[in-house]
Amino acid sequence: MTFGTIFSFYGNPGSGKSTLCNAKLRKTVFKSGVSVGTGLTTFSESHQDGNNLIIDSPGLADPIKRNEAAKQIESSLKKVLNIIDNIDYPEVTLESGRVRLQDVETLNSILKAITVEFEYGLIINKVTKQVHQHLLSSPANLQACIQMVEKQPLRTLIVKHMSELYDEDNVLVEDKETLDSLNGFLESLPRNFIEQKDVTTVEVKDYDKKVKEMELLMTKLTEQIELEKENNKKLGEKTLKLEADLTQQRLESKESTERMMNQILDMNQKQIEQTAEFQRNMQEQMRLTTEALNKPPVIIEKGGSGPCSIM
Ligand SMILES: Nc1nc2c(ncn2[C@@H]2O[C@H](COP(=O)(O)OP(=O)(O)OP(=O)(O)O)[C@@H](O)[C@H]2O)c(=O)[nH]1
Ligand SMILES: [Mg+2]
Repeated sequence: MTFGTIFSFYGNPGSGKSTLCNAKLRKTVFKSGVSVGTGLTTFSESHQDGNNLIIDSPGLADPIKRNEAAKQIESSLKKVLNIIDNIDYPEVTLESGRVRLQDVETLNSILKAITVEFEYGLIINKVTKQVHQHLLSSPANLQACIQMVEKQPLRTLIVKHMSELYDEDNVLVEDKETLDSLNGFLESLPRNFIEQKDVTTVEVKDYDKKVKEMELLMTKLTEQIELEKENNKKLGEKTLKLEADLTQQRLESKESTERMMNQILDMNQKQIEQTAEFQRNMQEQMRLTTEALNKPPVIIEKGGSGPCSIM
């Protein structure tokens, strides 16, 4: 018998692995639902789907079942050769649940157990509307979210939180958009060839310690981010004040320029009026002079008593 691709889903309890496996199969094969205190899936289970094999697995976050879960995951990574005799290079595609610090550590433990080159896809599941917008608004936001994953995924799929699944048992995803994007995503991932010898122990000895270390690091990072935010806020306020001052100065200088322009216009107007007045005076003066010149001369006779004309 020949298998096509093995799709293995890994992630912590309650992250939605069984639900996603069922969504891929379009039927409720794996039990999904709420399990208080521990994971619902405690053993790796597989289901044949045509030529493909779908593997559901338990998570590592539960401290009581952790060692057993690690063994289950390890054997699921090696499972291919246990169950298929006539295939030399099995094909494996890895998935993972949403990213919390525990999820990051689970992911890191599994990724470290594979000693050959491989690519995998990461599914960030049950993402609320606001976080969904935040993650999609910039690649940097998504990067910040998965920066602690030691081997970065080739691709990441962000699946919106589906309220109809909340707190439910064995519910099949019906949302077409989610189903299409899940199938498209799974098909888009390259196939890896991982042999049994390429898988070592899934190490969970220091699981809690590492999660604590990450928590500390995250706290420091968050503090740094807060500090930077505060500085940026102050810088922003300063810039706004400077801009306001500059606008005020521009306004004042515009007003004083206008005042000066008006003064110049006034002066020009006065000069025009003065010139006109001067011209009027000159004309009057000339008129008077001309009038005086055009008057007949007055002859005063010597010893005479009245004027007489000159012939
Ligand atoms: N709100 C919401 N609930 C979801 C979503 N996906 C799964 N669930 C619910 O979450 C619960 C856990 O889902 P499972 O698929 O059983 O999770 P799991 O990762 O297989 O969990 P374990 O087997 O315990 O490791 C179930 O009640 C699901 O109906 C989702 O996208 N949104
Ligand atoms: Mg499960």
